[in-house]
Amino acid sequence: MCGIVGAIADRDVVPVLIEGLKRLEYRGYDSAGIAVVDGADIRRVRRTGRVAAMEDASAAEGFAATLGIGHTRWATHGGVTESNAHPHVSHGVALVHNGIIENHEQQRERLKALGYEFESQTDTEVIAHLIHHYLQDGADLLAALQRAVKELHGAYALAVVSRKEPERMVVARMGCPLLVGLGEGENFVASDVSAILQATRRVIFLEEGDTAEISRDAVRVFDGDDQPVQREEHLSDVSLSSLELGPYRHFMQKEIHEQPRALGDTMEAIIDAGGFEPTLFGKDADAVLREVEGVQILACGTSFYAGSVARYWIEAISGLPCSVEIASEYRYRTAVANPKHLVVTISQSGETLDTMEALKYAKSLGQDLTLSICNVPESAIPRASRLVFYTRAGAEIGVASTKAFTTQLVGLFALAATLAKVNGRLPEAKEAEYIEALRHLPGDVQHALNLEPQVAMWSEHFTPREHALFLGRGVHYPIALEGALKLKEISYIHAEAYPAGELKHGPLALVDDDMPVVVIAPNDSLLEKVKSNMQEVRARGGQLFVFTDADSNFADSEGVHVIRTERHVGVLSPIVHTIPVQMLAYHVALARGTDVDKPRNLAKSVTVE
Ligand code: HGA
Repeated sequence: MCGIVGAIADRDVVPVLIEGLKRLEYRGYDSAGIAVVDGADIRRVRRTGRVAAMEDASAAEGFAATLGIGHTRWATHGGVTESNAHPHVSHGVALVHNGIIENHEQQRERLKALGYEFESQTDTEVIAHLIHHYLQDGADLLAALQRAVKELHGAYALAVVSRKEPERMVVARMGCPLLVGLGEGENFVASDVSAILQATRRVIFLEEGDTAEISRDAVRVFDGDDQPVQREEHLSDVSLSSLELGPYRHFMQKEIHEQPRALGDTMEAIIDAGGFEPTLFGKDADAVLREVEGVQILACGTSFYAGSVARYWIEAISGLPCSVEIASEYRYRTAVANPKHLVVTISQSGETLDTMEALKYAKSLGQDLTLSICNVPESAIPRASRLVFYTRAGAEIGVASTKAFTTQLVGLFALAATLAKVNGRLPEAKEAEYIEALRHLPGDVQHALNLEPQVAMWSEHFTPREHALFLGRGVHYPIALEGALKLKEISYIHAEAYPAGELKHGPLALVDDDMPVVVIAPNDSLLEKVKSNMQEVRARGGQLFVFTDADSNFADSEGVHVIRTERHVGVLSPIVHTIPVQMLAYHVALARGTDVDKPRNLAKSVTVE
């Protein structure tokens, strides 16, 4: 979603801002802009569409300055227009904003009454006027920002500059991430470290309610009570190469192929520990996990499907009851909370707003046992959780999640096994068997990746269609859901997933020879049941596209297309069977010519409601 970058230096910062915005493009956006302090003026350029268009316009107008801010916008309030694009300006104050201001209508009325005129439909513009209002009242830029944010309800990361104060920018965060990058005689601000890696790896993560003043040589941070605070400096380990496309056509393709490495890195700690030790989840984990009598998983989108797989694992392996719920639903219902249940939140970015709010809601109901599965260190959700498992997928740029999903599954599998161990339900031999399965997993996934040419050949059956059905049973049903989600996200084909046993209770009515039906049918205890469901489809003329394992005994026949993984890998089979459905979606999207890495209307880190 929206991205922020800002810089103050002795050199021209415009190339830094443009490069930073390009690094943020993967998050999804619809317009972009920069504002620079040039002498006693604010100069601004904004464009709908790609950063490159805005870059051309800024070059044509000869933008150059030592202080500036930039933004990629994913519209929430007001259409995708140039006048709604950020930065917004009020009488020489320019700002960029990520998030949503919930009381913007009241503020707008109040500011109009004070004589301010609005030129956009955004919620953001009220902040610019509010800051100007306090400047008029005699406050300096920092104090004006601190007074303004106290009147805002909602979520924000803000970077602000003023033509009257060319020696500093001021920033604030609440509910949206923001970090400061530390250079030599120059400093930066960004919503995501990838935007400033070009300039520095030294970062300070601002905390909820913080404001900060950033000049060339100094950074001063203040807490929510406007008191000076020290925030720890970190060295980012995000690598620049993870942000480059390399020999691949798309980041999604690259990230699909990175999975053997990503899975290997993610399980390294488990393998090194030689087993499922509570310390995998943090120092306190032993005491916390011993208290747990059940598990409540909260997540959105692909992470919700990872949680849905985990439910099968947790109940079967640890014997603890487990429920999974979509975070945006949970946060608004009157839930009956069990303080002995472990609340597990799953989020690639660690900043998914609905998931964060669901976690806060669970805590407000007295649920103090919390754990997050996350790919971004130091992000908001793990910081709000007592325990954490970091996946080590590396930066995921493609909007459609791939390696984040499979590495989340490794973390969740480790959780199921660790809960079993803590409860005395994991015999040594079983633990050794699971560790062995994990050791083989990167190789098994590599074999599945080798099926790409076969999967690509299937795409011609899907490319002209508008609908597809995905079927699975048991722990592979969520993989059918994930396959359908991938296909709809990037190819825009309407795809639905059903547990195969549910077919005759409704969706069978949809089946005809125009509707490809994808079946996840590994050689497990449900295979014979799935085969019967496939017969039901064939009997109605449906075309079957079946992902199974080499050791399951059925073959291609009329209307039945089969692709086989090398072998049935047992308990980790859902991870291996994810690979072909990812590749199918990718190749269908490729054939349909869609924007694979930036599908329409979608964004990467969903930081708004
Ligand atoms: N509400 C602002 C910013 C939106 C945002 O943060 N999207 O991710 C707007 O609509 O411009």
